[in-house]
Amino acid sequence: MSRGALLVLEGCDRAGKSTQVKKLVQALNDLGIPAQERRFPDRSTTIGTVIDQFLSNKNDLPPETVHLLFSANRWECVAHMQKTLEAGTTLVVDRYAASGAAYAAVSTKKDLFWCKEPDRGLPAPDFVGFLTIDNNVLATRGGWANERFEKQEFQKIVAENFLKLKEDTWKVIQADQEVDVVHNQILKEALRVIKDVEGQPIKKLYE
Ligand code: Z5A
Ligand code: MG
Repeated sequence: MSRGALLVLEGCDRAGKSTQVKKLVQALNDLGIPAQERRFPDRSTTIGTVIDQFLSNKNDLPPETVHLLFSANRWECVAHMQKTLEAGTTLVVDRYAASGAAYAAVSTKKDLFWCKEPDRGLPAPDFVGFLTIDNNVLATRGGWANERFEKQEFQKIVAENFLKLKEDTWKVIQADQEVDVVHNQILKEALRVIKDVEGQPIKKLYE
């Protein structure tokens, strides 16, 4: 059986990742392509509970510790992700390792090389859709500034870091367009990648 593709949507807060992940999973399923949603941080796990408390300012941890927890949160899901992909189901993931490095480089003040290391060897995304958007537009979207990191200056540097992490598998998508316009662009890329990776092994990140 052909494997599923690992598709990731990345971007700053409120760029529209969760909106687009849901639409993409629905569209793929409507086309008869098995696809599931997954998001990081996964706040439902043991480590995810600690991350959730940190993000909502209920605990305080050193930034290096938090970064390693975000990565551990991905590692604790690897076996399940691998099994799902091998069973032929495509995963559409709301944030992944690039979020880890892009945010940690700001919060820890360490370089991107240091920040990428804990995620080395995770299943590598077959596609990363990076939703890019002007910071001032972002600030007008709902639910802003309720959690840690949701400060404009912080988000600006995070956005720059994302672009430094860009690889050949990435596509930069202008996210300040109508939801359906953004969706159609992502769906087109997703269908191409799902077909391309059918017979290919799952690659490892940063290896
Ligand atoms: N983090 C980290 O530091 N390290 C890591 O390894 C990982 C994460 C994985 C929580 O992430 C925090 O964790 C995050 C990064 C850090 N930093 N902070 N703060 P999260 O994913 O749980 O939450 P979030 O990214 O902060 O925000 P979000 O709410 O999930 O945003 P979103 O998913 O990109 O956007 P949305 O919910 O789809 O849309 C936001 C609003 O805009 C909503 O009202 C929509 O209806 C609207 N929207 C969406 N698309 C459009 C368009 N096209 N036009 C107009 N309005 C739109
Ligand atoms: Mg979201």
